[in-house]
Amino acid sequence: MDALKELLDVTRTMKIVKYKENPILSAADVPYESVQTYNAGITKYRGRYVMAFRNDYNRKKEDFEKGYKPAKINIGLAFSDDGIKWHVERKPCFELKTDDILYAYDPRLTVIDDRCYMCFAVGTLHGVRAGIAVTDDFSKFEILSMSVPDNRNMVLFPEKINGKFIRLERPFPVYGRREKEAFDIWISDSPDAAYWGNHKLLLGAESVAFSNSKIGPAAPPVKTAKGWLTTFHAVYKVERELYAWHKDWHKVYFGGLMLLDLEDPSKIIGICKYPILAPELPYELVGMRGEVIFPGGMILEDSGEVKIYYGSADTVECLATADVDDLIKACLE
Ligand code: BMA
Repeated sequence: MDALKELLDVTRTMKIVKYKENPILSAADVPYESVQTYNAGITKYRGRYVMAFRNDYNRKKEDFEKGYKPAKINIGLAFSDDGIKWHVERKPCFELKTDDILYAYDPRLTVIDDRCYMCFAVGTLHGVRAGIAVTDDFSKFEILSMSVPDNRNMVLFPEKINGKFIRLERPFPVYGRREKEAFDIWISDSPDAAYWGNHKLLLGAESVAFSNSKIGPAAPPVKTAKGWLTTFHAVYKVERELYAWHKDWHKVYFGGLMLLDLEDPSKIIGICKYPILAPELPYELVGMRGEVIFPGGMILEDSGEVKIYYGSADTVECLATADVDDLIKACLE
């Protein structure tokens, strides 16, 4: 814990600014049933900022008195001219439900060759799957791929490399692991975004000093002159009870950052040794699950400003900004 405190002291010195009017999206902004709006995928598409956000509805804080209560979930859609003030569309844009599928959640958006791809997690009666869909208008989505269980937190690179789509993913292996939730980040490629292969371990959770449990891909990578800059989330289990609507919540989620080789993104050039985002403000500490930072969108502006969007306390969506050179430097130190 002391080692973690020292890392967090460095995090506090970083030049990453949490937007003063956070959250940028909450349930009150949504014109249909909504209790929590978070873990959004955000990108720029055809001149506008677009956000696909996780919308949990049909449950209340009081429902949790006896334990965790699953929500109904759909994916909402919002647009913005500046990436800060958002207008939510009248209806959700995506929902999956079959006899086996309960819901899709945690969308991530990536534009490749002028088409918008959405990766998402899928809760099913037979495990958690990760899906990839493509859309040009956010009303019709063509599902290209659905993984076998258990997998989630999938993100796509914004360009093909050597003619192939590249993705990061987070399978959850349970046999032969050193502890219950030791999950890592993997990388794979595909000729068509439907069939995936060449899976390789990219980053093991044991290599992240601010995780004693699992890690996972966060926002889709952005291209910089020095490499692919990409966030991940890292979980640190603690003994103390954290604020949550249900009991027994003990996981703190941090935002981490790494830099991958431009030509061969399965090579890590550098990892920031400390979290870039740690939960410390009221809207990050208190919510459905307190002390959760879950980045899902990152945009590099022409000015060099990087916008990092993150779900906060599994309840609202927030924004932080930084300078791209400071972020690259933090990975290389
Ligand atoms: C993960 C996912 C996310 C969630 C996070 C923190 O395992 O379920 O959707 O934001 O936990 O609760």
